[in-house]
Amino acid sequence: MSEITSNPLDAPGTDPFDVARQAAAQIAEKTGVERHDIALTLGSGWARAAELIGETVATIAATEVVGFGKPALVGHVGTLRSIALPNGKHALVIGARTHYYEGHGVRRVVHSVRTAAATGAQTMILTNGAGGIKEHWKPGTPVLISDHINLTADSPLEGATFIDLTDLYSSRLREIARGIDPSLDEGVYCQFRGPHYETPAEVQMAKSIGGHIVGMSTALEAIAARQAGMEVLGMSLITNLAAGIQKTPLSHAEVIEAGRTAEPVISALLAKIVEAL
Ligand code: 8IG
Repeated sequence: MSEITSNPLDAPGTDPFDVARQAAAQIAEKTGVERHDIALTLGSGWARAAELIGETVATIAATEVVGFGKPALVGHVGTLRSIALPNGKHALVIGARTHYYEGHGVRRVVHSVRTAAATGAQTMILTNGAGGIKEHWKPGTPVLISDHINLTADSPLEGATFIDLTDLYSSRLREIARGIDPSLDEGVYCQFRGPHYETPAEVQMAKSIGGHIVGMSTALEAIAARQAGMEVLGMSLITNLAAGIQKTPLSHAEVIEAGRTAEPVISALLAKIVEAL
């Protein structure tokens, strides 16, 4: 298939898992790697990890794979990369996140996760850039996601599909991560719809209901990963303190800058974690 003009995920009657299986078959064909063991979605600030975890076998444009759209944001690379790890395993690196705020529906948001599962991946590492509510977190701090609060009022599950989310962010994988860096703190990730940042009042609400991290991506993806049977590790790079927690207004430029500065450190950390899995 060459030009993909319409997305089959949007067509009525399509089974999104069929599209994910087709996408996985295309990835196997284009990369020459039959099966992947682990998948990583690299959010803002984390991209450099792809160079550190192993030998890149193949890089393909996400747009060549069925169900994937074009990336909406500069700094979000629209590629899928197959990497051979030193331990003989294969990692699929997804640099093509579709955000909920793009308005293409949840199927498109979680298609990369479902595709990763269809390639064989049993571990899903979800990373993002996010706002911090704990005041002692400095911009540039990586933290583990311990749980989430989904404030999108949406779900990737369709119909009467009941999925248990206890230990969604695997305590086993968090232990492994802390084995690499014992100073890693953790927190509850609140997914807002975005793309606007929160008001200070919304941040206070998030804090009072038990949230520590505010973001726009990971909760819906984690739910889909669990539905697909994967074990999930979630990590946020705190690029800014949440609105009202930091006294100055939030800016996308500040977020990008914090990501750039932290990138070498957190990418090396993530590479070590992947090696230890
Ligand atoms: I980077 O402060 C980043 N992403 N919702 N709030 C939300 N998402 C974010 C933020 C933030 N910073």
